[in-house]
Amino acid sequence: MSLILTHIAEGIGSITLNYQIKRNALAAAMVDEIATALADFTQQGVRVAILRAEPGARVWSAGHDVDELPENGVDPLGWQDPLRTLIRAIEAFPAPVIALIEGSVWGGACELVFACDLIVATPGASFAATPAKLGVPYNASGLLTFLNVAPAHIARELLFTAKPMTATRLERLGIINHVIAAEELEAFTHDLARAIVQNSPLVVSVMKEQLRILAGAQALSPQDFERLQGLRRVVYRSRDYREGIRAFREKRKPTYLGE
Ligand code: LCV
Repeated sequence: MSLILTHIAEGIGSITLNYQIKRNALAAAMVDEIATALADFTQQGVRVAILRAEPGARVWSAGHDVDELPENGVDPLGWQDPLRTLIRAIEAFPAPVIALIEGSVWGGACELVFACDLIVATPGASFAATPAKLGVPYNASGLLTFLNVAPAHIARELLFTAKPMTATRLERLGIINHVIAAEELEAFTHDLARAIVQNSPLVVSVMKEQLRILAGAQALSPQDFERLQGLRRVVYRSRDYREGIRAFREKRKPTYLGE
């Protein structure tokens, strides 16, 4: 069974997440399919990609597939991690990616949406950034995705509370481009895509890459880099990390001891 559906028309390529049984969790197999679809879109000269869930979805994506997180001492969010791979594929795609959001967005899927070039959502959509709730460390480039789209205090609120924030609030804060009623969401998003399609694809593509490089331009001393890595290791070698994943699998509330 295919975990995504794709469609291309008039220079606009759509990818619909189609893994409802697991609430569109970002499993390695689905990420592979999305990356393949994006490569195909590139081949076919797609000028805008739309990333979406099925129409009327209650859950846009449940985030990282928790069943794929390693349990013992292995870096849970390494370079080859499905989420990191997907974020890089979105950023490297040589045309804008619009996230079309209905339903709730969880954990790593929030980062995925924030990494898209534009975001259009229904008023009922919500976003919960969950690493602190699951006891999982987050990687530095992932935190930067949050800091590049959200004001510092909002990024902290999202990450420290792990509570869902509504699309309406995020639009007010400039994190989401447009909040649009569900009935008009598709037409509105396609109008937005068509406006981009009419412009120079070369200029748009070059600007996207320039913006990506500039947004990631952070001078970091070797000591600070090692400190960042060391901080992550403190979490993924901890009892809390194992407890968070175990509690998720056992469908219970975790008991964190901070060790
Ligand atoms: C695997 C799942 C998942 C899932 N993985 O349906 O950013 S970080 O650091 O936090 C990163 C590690 C991350 O992204 O972690 C994931 C964060 N996501 C969440 O915390 C959301 C977890 N899911 C839920 O709270 C619920 O599933 C929602 C509210 C999304 C949907 O609730 P609903 O009642 O509609 P179920 O919970 O019954 O889920 C249906 C099946 O999908 C599995 C879940 O275990 C269940 O499987 P079984 O039918 O085998 O019991 N599932 C859901 N999310 N992230 N598996």
